[in-house]
Amino acid sequence: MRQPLIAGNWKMNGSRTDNRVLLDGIKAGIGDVKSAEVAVCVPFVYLADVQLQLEGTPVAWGAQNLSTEAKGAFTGEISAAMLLDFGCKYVIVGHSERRSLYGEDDQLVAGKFEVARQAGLRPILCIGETLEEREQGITEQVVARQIDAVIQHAGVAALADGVIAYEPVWAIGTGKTASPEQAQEVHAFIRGQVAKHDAGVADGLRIQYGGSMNAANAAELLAKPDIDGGLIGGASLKAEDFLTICKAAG
Ligand code: 3PY
Repeated sequence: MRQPLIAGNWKMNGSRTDNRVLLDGIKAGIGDVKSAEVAVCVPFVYLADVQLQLEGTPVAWGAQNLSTEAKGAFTGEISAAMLLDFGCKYVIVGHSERRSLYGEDDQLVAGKFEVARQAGLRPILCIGETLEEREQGITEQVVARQIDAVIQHAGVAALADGVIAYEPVWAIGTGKTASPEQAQEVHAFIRGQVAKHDAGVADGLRIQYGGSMNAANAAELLAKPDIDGGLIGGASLKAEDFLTICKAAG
């Protein structure tokens, strides 16, 4: 049995005051979440506050990006060791916003995935096709390429206990969501793609759905057999909505 993982991706949102209210709300309701693991991935500058507020609670925390470099003259970058210094468990790598707005390609994302893992962080690898790619009928080719880049770089064992977030780019920040059937189809394909290399790893792999998952559509998506949680954007910024999604996961 794979434990569902619901992770909030706050993106570039929040303030010290708003975060406190949000986290107080999540902490107040987390007792009603029966089986899902819950995490929040926050902007770097808030990690110290978030660590103080979440330490000793069942809610894990993490970041949204990291450098492939360990240290040195890399102005503006943040290393895996720095994230560990602030108690991070998770780090998102390869979110489509980083791929499309900051030019991160499959090789760079695979490098980030492996650096994070080697350091002892749990990377959440985001993959997914654009609207154009879906319309061209190449969704499977695109996600296979994105997964294979990691497997070629780090080996399939790197995905053991791993997390992949399938986020169709056309469903990110657009309010459009993949239907539960569309999402399940791609999730099953992703698991099958990993199983070609190692069936055991594929079986243990948690595959989250991301892309406008919200309080209203979460239960239907999470009921699908290959959907093992969610990476939640806007709906993770309201405690009530986020908790509704966490509870829908069990
Ligand atoms: C979204 O829900 O839009 C996301 O991008 C989550 O990462």
